[in-house]
Amino acid sequence: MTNAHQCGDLFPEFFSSPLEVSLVGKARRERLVEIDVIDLRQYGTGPHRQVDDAPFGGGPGMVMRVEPLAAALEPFVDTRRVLLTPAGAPLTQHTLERWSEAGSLTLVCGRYEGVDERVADLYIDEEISLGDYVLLGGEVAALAIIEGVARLVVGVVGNPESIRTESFSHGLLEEPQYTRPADFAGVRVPDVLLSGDHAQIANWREEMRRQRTAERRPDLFDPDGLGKSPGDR
Ligand code: JD8
Repeated sequence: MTNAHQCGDLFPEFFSSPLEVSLVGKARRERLVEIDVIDLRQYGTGPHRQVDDAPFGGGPGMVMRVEPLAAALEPFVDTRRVLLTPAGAPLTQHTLERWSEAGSLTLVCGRYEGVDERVADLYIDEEISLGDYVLLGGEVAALAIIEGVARLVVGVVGNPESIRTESFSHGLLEEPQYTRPADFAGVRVPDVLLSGDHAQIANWREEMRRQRTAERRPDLFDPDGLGKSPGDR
């Protein structure tokens, strides 16, 4: 099956509720996406099913051994195998779009101090990071990827207009949004949104996106365009 994804992980329960609720849970039940979580412990060696060992050369903590990961990944050699690591390339919308068209994806979640480098050398196609901050393991990054890819799969998001990524928002931040009531504790919704003038509303939203992007994300802002293209950053 295409769009089948697997997640090699030492804490499979970590994924239980995020993958069962909301639109991802619904998409799984409707067989729009298939997500299997694989417990790496079952590939551990010895009576204690050990998956980690002390680092060669010394140092703190433990390193995930190559043999259990090799055994776990062997059935998925024909899929795109991604290792989550703070040393990976930062995750972008472009990468999510690429993967949503690539068929089966295998996400490998490390723990401890990380995985033996030979895992990456022999069994991994891409190393990806969620961002420049330190987590305890790859699980949260894997969940972010699963959500980001799932919403690009046709049928997962009811209204395709909601999937306005680079093509519609042009790399700008979203404008502020409001719903009822029009007045909450004296804080009013901007009059233009109540005006019914759709051209004016569209202009206001565009201006807000540009203003916000310039203020909050100058790194994304292109003053004479509709946002920078992904290649510019
Ligand atoms: C995988 C182990 C923790 C990382 C020592 C203990 C991604 N953006 C990101 N930040 N952190 C991770 C991440 C952290 C991980 C593992 C991903 C496996 N750790 C280690 C090195 C320093 N700690 C991540 N994606």
